[in-house]
Amino acid sequence: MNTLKLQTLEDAILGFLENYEQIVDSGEFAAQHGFSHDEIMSVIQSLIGSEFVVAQPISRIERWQLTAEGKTYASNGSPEFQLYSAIPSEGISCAELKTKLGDLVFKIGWQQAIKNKWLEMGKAQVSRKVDHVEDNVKAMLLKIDDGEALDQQDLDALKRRKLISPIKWNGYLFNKGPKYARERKKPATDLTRENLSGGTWKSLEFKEYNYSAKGAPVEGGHLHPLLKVKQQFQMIFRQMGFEEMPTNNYVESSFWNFDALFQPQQHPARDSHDTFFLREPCKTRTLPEDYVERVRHIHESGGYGSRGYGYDWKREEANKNLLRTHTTAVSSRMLYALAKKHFEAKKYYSINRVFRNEAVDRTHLAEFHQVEGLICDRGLGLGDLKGVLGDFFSRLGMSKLRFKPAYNPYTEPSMEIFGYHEGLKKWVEVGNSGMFRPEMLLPMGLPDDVSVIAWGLSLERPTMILYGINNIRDLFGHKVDLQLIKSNGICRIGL
Ligand code: FB9
Repeated sequence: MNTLKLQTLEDAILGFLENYEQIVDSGEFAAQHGFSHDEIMSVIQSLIGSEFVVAQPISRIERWQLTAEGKTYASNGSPEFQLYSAIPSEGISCAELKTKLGDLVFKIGWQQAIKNKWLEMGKAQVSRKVDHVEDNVKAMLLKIDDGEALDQQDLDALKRRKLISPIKWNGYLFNKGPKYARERKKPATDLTRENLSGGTWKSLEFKEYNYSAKGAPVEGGHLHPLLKVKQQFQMIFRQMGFEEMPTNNYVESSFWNFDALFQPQQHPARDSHDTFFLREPCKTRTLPEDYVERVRHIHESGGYGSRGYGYDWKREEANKNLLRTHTTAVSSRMLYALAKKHFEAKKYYSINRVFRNEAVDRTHLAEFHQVEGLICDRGLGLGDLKGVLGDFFSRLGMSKLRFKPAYNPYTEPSMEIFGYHEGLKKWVEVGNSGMFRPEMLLPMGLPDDVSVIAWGLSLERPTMILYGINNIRDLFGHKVDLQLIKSNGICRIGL
């Protein structure tokens, strides 16, 4: 309803009340003034809010309407009349009558026809007790449908059989309220330059300050849940003395992503069905040639006690550029850099995006964020790996771990890691781990008593568990609901 119409109705009500002290019925007022009652109701509600009017809600039955059952009888006749009409002059068995009418009409019609004394029972037959009957129920229902009035006795009879239902009219009995005035000035909500300079502020009525009103939402930046969990993981790694590796290159050479890790060039993971290779620039520009030759040798002929793979290693395969399939490519670069200078023990970690050309499903996309930790020191063993995993995952809230032997091309031994999640009350696969193979470490030039323990997991899985997200598309990608990004809670998983 537009403002002018509202103003007109408000003026009519306030003007009427000015010299009228009795109680006003909103229905009568609307009819007398030619207004729609619904419009009057919304204006009265507004005047109640500003205490210009006091009002008592009232409810009346405006008229009756047919229920679905009532409509059926108004159309087909009442069940009792249908039953009476289905009885031939010579009578009929109940079974035949039920078959003719159907169970429901027979059941309701029989009860009502007996009550009306329209039937008499023979040995096996039912026959008419009277020669003629009127279908008063149908006649009454048609009257109701035409908006005609019925006497109370007839209405009660139809109500009892649930053939009619009331249409209620809701209105107000109202009168002047404590703050009544002939005209409602819209309370000012701001002290403006105009009313200050013109002095009109002195006569203005200001709206009372609503201290419980919420402030306008301040639109600002919001952290994605993945970034909140990433920060928690970074804090855990820092607490454990780890340094972050530089992971800003999504594009990597096959050499650092696979060959340096002693992953053979025939390995299925190096196929384009599993890896995104770049068309342009398709090959890497520079590699450390002396190191490349040592890698070639370890793949082709072995060395350091290893038999190698015995295949013709191809440089052009190692030169192919790809989107890194794991952040272990960064780990290989960092370990090679460590070997190049005077060796010192190090603890490194990385958390960033990796890409795999795999089938996507509810929990897997063609990319995810890998979390990887490694410790490089002299004389490390599997016990050290289990110990550091216990420390790391206990900081994630999972102190019970189990390990299962596994295989990775670049670690031996390797273990899948399982943690008992107290919230889910079940064991959850939480990552993979192992000791980098000598065939990876020794060609880098690391001292032969240096070993490296490492493990990896994803960022998406813990984030989905922590935020109760079932489908990864609700967490990452173009279908993410921005409201989730704005409203997700804080993340606290570190100690
Ligand atoms: O993250 C995984 N699960 C997980 C991790 C944390 C977690 O936290 C709880 C709430 C507190 C819950 C679950 N997984 C690894 C296990 C599974 O989700 C698995 O189905 C999916 N895996 C990914 C690989 O899928 C293509 C998760 C990802 C993964 C697996 C292995 C590595 C990294 C990521 C690795 C490694 C590695 C091994 C040796 C040396 C260096 C790196």
